[in-house]
Amino acid sequence: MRVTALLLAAAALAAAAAFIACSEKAGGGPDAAGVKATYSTSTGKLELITYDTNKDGKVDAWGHMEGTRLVSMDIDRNFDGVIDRWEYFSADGALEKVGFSRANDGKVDAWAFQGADGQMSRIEVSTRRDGTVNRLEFYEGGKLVRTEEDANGDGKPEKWEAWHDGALASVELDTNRDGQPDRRLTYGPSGVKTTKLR
Ligand SMILES: [Ca+2]
Ligand SMILES: [Ca+2]
Ligand SMILES: [Ca+2]
Repeated sequence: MRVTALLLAAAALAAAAAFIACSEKAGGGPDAAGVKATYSTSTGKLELITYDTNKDGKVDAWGHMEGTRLVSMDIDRNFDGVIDRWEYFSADGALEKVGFSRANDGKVDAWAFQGADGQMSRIEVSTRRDGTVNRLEFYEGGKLVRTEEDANGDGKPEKWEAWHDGALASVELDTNRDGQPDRRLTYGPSGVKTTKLR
């Protein structure tokens, strides 16, 4: 299941740590480990560190820096030249969220968050792929349990899905746009049942 692939990888964190360690000794040009640092021409602060992880001569990780702080990192994990993972770090250096591209085209459109139990708890999705989050997916024990979606882009959800064991169990809809669900579609072995809620 795709969830497995989205789990926040410890390996990537280790890579980030190595990345920062390498940056300490990075000068102007690429060093032996393929690390190259770029400094702001106006402030002189470290802005970007690029890294050639597999040493094939092509950059596959871009660390966006604010001086010594790693803000985010873009990573091409399979070395095909297309970025497929985006990591965002909080001010204390913790991995805040991991972005990915559902269309696998190098454009980030979903962001995964980890819960206190270390498992993925939430994915924020921009279904229109414009950077605006309009669908929330909530996970428990690695499984999708419910969603909230603002499909018409008015800033309020009007579609709520309930999932059970990897299958869509029911959908509630706000058809009259008063912010409350008024229709429920229940999916079962005998088909879809529609219930009027109010
Ligand atoms: Ca490379
Ligand atoms: Ca890639
Ligand atoms: Ca809406």
